[in-house]
Amino acid sequence: MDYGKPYLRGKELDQLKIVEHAYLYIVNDKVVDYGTMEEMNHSANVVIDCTNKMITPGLVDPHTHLIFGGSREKEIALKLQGASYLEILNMGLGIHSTVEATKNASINELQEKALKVIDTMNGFGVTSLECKSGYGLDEDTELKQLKALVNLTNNMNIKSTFLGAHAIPKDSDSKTQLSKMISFIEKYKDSNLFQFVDIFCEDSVFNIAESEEYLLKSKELGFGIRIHGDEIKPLGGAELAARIGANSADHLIGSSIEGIKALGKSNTVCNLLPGTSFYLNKSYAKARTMIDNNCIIGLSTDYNPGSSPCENIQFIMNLALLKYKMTPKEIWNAVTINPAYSLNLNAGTLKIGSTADFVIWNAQNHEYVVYHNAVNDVDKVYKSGKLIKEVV
Ligand code: IZC
Ligand code: ZN
Repeated sequence: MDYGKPYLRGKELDQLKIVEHAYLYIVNDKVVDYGTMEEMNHSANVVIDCTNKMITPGLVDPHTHLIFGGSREKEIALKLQGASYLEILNMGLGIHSTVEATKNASINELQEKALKVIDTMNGFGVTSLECKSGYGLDEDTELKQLKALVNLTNNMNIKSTFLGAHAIPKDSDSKTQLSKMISFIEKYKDSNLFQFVDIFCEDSVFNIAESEEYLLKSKELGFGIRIHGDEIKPLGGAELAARIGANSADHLIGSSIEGIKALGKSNTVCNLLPGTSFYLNKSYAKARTMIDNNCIIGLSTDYNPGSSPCENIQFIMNLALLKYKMTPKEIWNAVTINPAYSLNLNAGTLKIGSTADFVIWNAQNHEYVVYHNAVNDVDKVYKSGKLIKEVV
């Protein structure tokens, strides 16, 4: 519901505007009114009985890598033998194997594959998401990924992020890769193909100084900026994100207390991805310390073929409860209003005049979905006032 502000931070996160015994009145694609049934004075052509159910805004997943070729299940054996994510990457596998498969896929194949994922995510209650490129690393394939997202479907609001700085191609080095990617951004800056620029700031990928220069240049060129920071090694990604005014700082598993404090004083959304900690068997970001330090928190699946092959945002909400010890209210805000803010997206709240993206849940209260583990509690999903998914 309407908080009268675009995001919630620190202690504010633990509030939720709830209307009991409510109606929601939709005309075409818009929310026109809401309130309690006792106050209801509208008549409607279609009435949906939501007795014993809950309605929320459509969820917003602010960090996905959903447009790619192939998959990486063949690398599981290496993982089980103890090879780490970065060791697998440095063997020329990991992101590089997805780059190869993405190069070999046609734009239609990429779109068909992405549409299946979007359909699954719709089924879990997601109606808006962010999607990154980054499995091309060269002009043609990055462009193919970004073009594949244009007008892909009416069932999902999509914001696109250019992640040409996702890895260093096998025959290149970081400096050459970043200078090529800056040329890409300059060349396509007016194309409307992407709204954000992101970088994998990580040990043996791009360091802090390189990331800072690259992101500042992207910002100057008019883009919003996001950063994969402190995911595996704590390099100072949190401090960097706060210093340069990033829209989001993502992962933050190993961020220092100084970095967390800096984020708490900034408007950068701390976008936490517990599914990745789970899948890589790593420690978890210090969400409670972040909330205590007044940070703005978002949650995401990080859907990708390597470190989080998971479309289920509800499982991420379960993990946020159990591993981050976030409260159910904090969790709902972190999958609605805050990620929408980080994407400059008019979504994530149900207020008068907002687009009617909403979910009807097989749940009688907001705690239930967060507690009910690793299953789907969705009943129906509406996008722009239209039923797009019914889970049976
Ligand atoms: O394909 O491994 N961390 N990038 C940075 C990823 C995970 C995606 C991947
Ligand atoms: Zn990512």
